[in-house]
Formats: sequence, structure tokens, C-alpha cells
Amino acid sequence: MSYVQEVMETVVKRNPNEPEFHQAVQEVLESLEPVLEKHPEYRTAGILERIVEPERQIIFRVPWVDDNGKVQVNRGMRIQFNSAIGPYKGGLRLHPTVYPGIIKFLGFEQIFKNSLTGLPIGGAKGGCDFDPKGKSDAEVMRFCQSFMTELYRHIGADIDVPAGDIGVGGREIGFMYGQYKRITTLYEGVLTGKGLNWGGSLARTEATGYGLVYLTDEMIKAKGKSFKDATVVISGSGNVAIYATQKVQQLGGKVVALNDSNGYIYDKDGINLDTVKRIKEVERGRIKDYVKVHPTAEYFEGTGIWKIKCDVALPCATQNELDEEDAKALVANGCFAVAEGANMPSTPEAVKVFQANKVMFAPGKAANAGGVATSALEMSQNSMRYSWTFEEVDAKLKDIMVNIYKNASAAAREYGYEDNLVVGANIAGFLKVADSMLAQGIV
Ligand code: NDP
Ligand code: 2IT
Repeated sequence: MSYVQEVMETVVKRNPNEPEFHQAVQEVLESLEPVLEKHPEYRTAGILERIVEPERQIIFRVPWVDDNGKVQVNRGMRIQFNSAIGPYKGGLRLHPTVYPGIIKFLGFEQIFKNSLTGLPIGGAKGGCDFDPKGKSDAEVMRFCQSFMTELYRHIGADIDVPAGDIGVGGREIGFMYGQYKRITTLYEGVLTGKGLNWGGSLARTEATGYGLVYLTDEMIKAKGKSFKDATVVISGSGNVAIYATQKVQQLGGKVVALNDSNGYIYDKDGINLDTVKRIKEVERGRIKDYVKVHPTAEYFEGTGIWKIKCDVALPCATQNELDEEDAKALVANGCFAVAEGANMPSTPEAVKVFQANKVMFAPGKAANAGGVATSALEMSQNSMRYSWTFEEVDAKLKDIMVNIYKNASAAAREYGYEDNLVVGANIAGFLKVADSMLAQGIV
């Protein structure tokens, strides 16, 4: 049995019933085969056995009282995966589907993503099975305060710095920051995605979506394509989808569809982003409300967004939202590039379809790294007690995304996988972490 197979077996055995985690590990380990062959020292030092096992997993009770006076209990967690290259860093997800298998897959991906940014941040993820939908601001605040009342003892500006993910935006970060400060008396950069008046970075809100489009632009330019006049389909309508749409529009592309977990909108004239921002960022409403304002647009209940004809597809909602059938539909409709704003949105079968049909493909850990990269820039600004302008942060973000593309492409080429950014991103992200682990001994 190969080294990779051996480690994979242990992962499945030790983490039963966690298919998303198995999927993320399988993809990374497979693409490391050529590296492991060239560098037997990684096996000798047990790098794979160690990298697939989180350094620390914290699971805790989150009790809170709803607006009817009823006691509610959720399960919170933080999985601190790897601190070889810096303090733990990664988002918090609030969604009813959260369980350790989801947080482990996200935390594992985060190790390599964070390494690709070139900045000194380790990998972690956390979250809770709390559903923010339909909750009042007061309920969200009581939940966030209770969540932080346990989490605070495990984090710190130089220990572990959480941020947003699905269901966690500026409002939630604010409530959590307030509670952290109240308990510890520390005014420090313990969370990123903070408000601009209290330590947040300009361009962090836009960063994941903008970064996704910067990297995609670089990838398609290399093959003589551009966003100018391209038709683009984007899934989701949250933070990542909104700012990806904005950047595509700035580059002259036309975004014709967006969705949420209920259904999708198709606007042949191009999405009006002001309407989407009002519905999603202000009213916290549903995407179907869009057609009330734009009656020439159409709303379709359920899935099906990938059946729309487009040149570029940017999945920005959630894991495994784009399957083999969707990938075939995109190929049949002439789509030439797919880049993942979400974490692991394409199933392994879908990725195979893209690669077999020479569709340019950028995996999430490269394409959506702009969010966490800008979080690391927020940490730097907090340490300096200084803030950069929007233009300064945006320029750094762009530079980081271009470098991620170049480094992943170069790693793919070096190991004989020209144009395979899945392999390239995994190898480039892995090497820096693995060499740091080697240098730091068996820990
Ligand atoms: P938001 O909560 O702002 O938005 C999530 C969007 O995805 C919503 O439109 C939501 O619809 C939709 N969605 C969520 N779950 C599902 C589901 N099970 N089925 C269908 N649609 C769903 O989150 P973000 O925009 O921040 O995150 C989107 C993705 O990007 C996630 O995969 C996240 O891990 C990833 N990401 C986020 C980063 C960030 O900085 N925020 C950085 C890097 C990656 P609904 O409202 O109906 O639930
Ligand atoms: O998946 C991700 O990279 C994020 N949700 C952002 C994490 C961060 O620390 O900004």
C-alpha cells in the first residue's frame, strides 16, 4: 500500500461519517504523490500522518435564551489544525449543517490556502449549528456572546484569530468582539472583518470576491481570454458572490445569474447589484425579491443555475453545490473557465469533467484566498496600530492573487502537471508547511 493510501485509511477510520473531510484530504494527498516520491524525508518525519490530524479540537455548549424566553442549546467548535507557519487563522461558520466533518474539511483546506497567500498564518476553522435565518438582532447578539464566552479562552491575537464565513459577517464579528473585550479587557486584533471604526481593514469586505476575480482574470489572460463582454454565472448571493459580481462588472463582464438556497434569478440584461445588496445586506431577504423590482428578470425555485449558458462560472455558495451533471452542462454550453469562490463547491467528479474538457479551473484554496490574505493584512495593520488606504490594501490583494496564480502554475509545471492548478496549489501550499514542520521537530 502506498504512503498516501495508508494515511487515507487512517483518516477514514479515525474520522468516521465525515465524508466532506475525507473528500478534502483525498484530493490533497493524491496530488502530493510526486512530491513524496522526490522527498522521502517527509515520510520519515511522518508529515502526512501529522498534517491530517488537527493539533487541537475544541467542542463546546452554547446556551442562549430566545425572544420567547425559551432556552436554546447549540454546539460550537473550533478546530486548530496547523500552526507550523503562524498563529491559527480561519473563519467561523454559522449554519444548521455545521458538524465536525464540515469544520475539519474547512480547517484542513485553510492550512494550504493560508500558506499560498505567502503570509504567516496557520490553519483553523470554527463554527456552530446555529441558524441565523429568521433570528432577531437581539437573539443573534445573545448567541454570539454565549459563543465567545467559551471561545475567548482558546484564542488571541498571537494564538488564533477567527473571522467570518457563511452566516458570519460584520454584525456577528461586532457582537463577538465586544464580548471578547469585555471578558479579557484586551483591545487587540483577535478577530478580523472588524468594523472600520474599531480596527477593521478597508477592502476586507470586498476581498474574497475581488481576489477571486483577480486570480481568474490572470488565469484566463494566460490563454488569451478576458472578462470584457464575457457572460458570467455566479452562485450564492452573500459576501463572496456580491463582491465577485461587482469586480466582474468593473472589468466589463456581464453577470446574468445569482442564487440562494431557495432558488436562482436570471437577468439577461445583467444583474443590478444595488438591488441585490439592498435585499441581502440591508433587508436580509430572499433573492426571489429581485424580480419584484426587475420584472424582466426571472426567478426559478430550486437548483439549476449551472444550466444557464455562460463563458465563466464562479461557484460562491457552498461545498458540493456543483456536480458532474452541472459540469457537463457548463461544458456543453461553451463555458471556458471555472473558479471557486466557495470552499470545495465542485464535486471531484465535476472537477474531472472540467479537466477532461480543458476548461480552465481554479480550485478554492487558490481562488478564494484573497479573503484570508486581507485578514492577514488586517492583523498587520492592527499590530502597527495603523491603517492603509483602500487603494493600498487592494493593490496588495491583487499582487497576492497574481502571485498565487504564478506559484501554483509553476509548481504544477515543475512536477509535470502543466495547467493543473489543483495539483499546483496543493503542492505549493504543502511544501512551505511541510518544510516548517520538518524544521520544528516532531510536534
Ligand atoms: P454568506 O453567508 O455571506 O453567503 C452564503 C451564500 O451561499 C448565501 O447566498 C446562501 O444562501 C448560500 N448558501 C449557503 N449554504 C447554502 C446551501 N447549503 N445551499 C445553497 N446555497 C447556500 O457566506 P460567504 O459569501 O461568506 O461564503 C460563501 C462561500 O465562500 C463559503 O463556501 C465560504 O466558506 C467561502 N469563503 C468565504 C470567505 C469570506 O471571506 N467570507 C473567504 C473564502 C471562502 P442562503 O442565504 O439561502 O443560505
Ligand atoms: O474560508 C476562508 O478563507 C474564510 N472564510 C476567511 C477566513 C479569514 O480568516 O478571513
